[in-house]
Amino acid sequence: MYTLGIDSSTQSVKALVWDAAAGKVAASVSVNFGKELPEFKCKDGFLPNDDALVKEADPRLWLAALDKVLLKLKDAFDTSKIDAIGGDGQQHGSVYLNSAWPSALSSLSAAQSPSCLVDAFAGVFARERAPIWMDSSTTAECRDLDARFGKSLQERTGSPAIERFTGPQIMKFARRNPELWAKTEKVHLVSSFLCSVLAGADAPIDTGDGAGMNLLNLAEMKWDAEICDFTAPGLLAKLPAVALPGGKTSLALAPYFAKYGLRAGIPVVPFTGDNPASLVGTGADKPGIAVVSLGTSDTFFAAMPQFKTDPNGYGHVFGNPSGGCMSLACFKNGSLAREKVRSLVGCDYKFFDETSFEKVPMDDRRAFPYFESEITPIHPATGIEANFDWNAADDAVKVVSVIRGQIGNMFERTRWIGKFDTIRVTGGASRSKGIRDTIAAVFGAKVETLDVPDSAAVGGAILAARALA
Ligand code: XUL
Repeated sequence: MYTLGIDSSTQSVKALVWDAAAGKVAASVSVNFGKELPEFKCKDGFLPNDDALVKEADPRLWLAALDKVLLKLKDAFDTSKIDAIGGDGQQHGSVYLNSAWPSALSSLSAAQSPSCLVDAFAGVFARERAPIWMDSSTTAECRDLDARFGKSLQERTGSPAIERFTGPQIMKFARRNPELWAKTEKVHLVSSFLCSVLAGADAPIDTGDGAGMNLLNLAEMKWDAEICDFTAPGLLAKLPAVALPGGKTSLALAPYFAKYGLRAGIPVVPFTGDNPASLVGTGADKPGIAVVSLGTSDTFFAAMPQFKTDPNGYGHVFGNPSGGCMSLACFKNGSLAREKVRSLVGCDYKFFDETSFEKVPMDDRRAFPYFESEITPIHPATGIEANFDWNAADDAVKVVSVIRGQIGNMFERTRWIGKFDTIRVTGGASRSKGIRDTIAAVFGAKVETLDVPDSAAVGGAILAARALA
């Protein structure tokens, strides 16, 4: 049995075929948004904006990328062998759809197929720009949610009011653009939007990704009507259903996708968020092992044996796609910040990932790369802040102090989650021995890497295989 996992992350989309019997990857292709779809002007996954706190993407980018990645997959693998599709998206990002959305979805089942997804969905967006997880522009809305719900927002939804979460984002849009909000008939997450497109029908939102909205009542695994009412007029009616546990669904692949060799009608399971998908893909969906994912965002997460919230309010509780809940802390200045330090220093990957760590003994020099406004903890975009003379330091010290700053901060902000003997490291930067050794030293844990770096796409494919079993 082969299943397909599609991971639509901040800077790229991946399509990975999973050989479920062998437990290994049979094929994997990807499309980088900035490099391969420059016409959408999202170099690092978002549109340029004068307001540094605003981070939005063109949602048509995700559609064009889906067409492109499936075309690549058709060349790399006999896609007619694929039995089911699962996947995930970057969390929190939202897509606002108008009354043309349902007929555009059904056009994917029509005898005369549209030429491409961007054309099929032209005219469906009530809001042309989709806010993504990097957006921090909703502080006023968060304070209003705090004033109205206080501690109970965190107790009910697993997180206090958080700028990038979808609820505050919807609140800002509905307040500033009431006429466009009135035209919005459906709000999807990136994950449920792409899943809907594949199925040619509205897909539900799963509890892993849905918990990143400040709208889902985790005790009941239902939208919280009171919070929805306060967030925006008529919101509850504009939200998709919450997915049933275990990926059970009646969604099936739309005939449009037969042009990529896929069999129309194969099951499509509800997509989840990239972090919940990685929890499954790293095999950490049972309590005991923590995961550090080093990507555009750095995240730390683990399956949660018993519901608890972060007393300091930085961390989150999401649904675990394998049942129950998971904890998560997210750091905005991840790989893009490391890349910026590497180019500031002007060194190659070997020096950044390894050599610099051999040169600098463990000491307490730390630097924090606040190139983007940070979310854990909240901190404005002030650039590098070091506890030593950064400008006078040599290159190796610069590299090592930034990594120690990032990992030290991660340790401090995740202590509420618990102590772990084993940490699985995934994401692009997990190739760095220096970073892995730093994680082992700071957390006092054994660090494991995975054979497959694309743990989110693997997780999506595993969830699809489970739904077939
Ligand atoms: C998690 C978060 C990011 C995004 C993008 O809360 O905001 O990790 O999911 O990867």
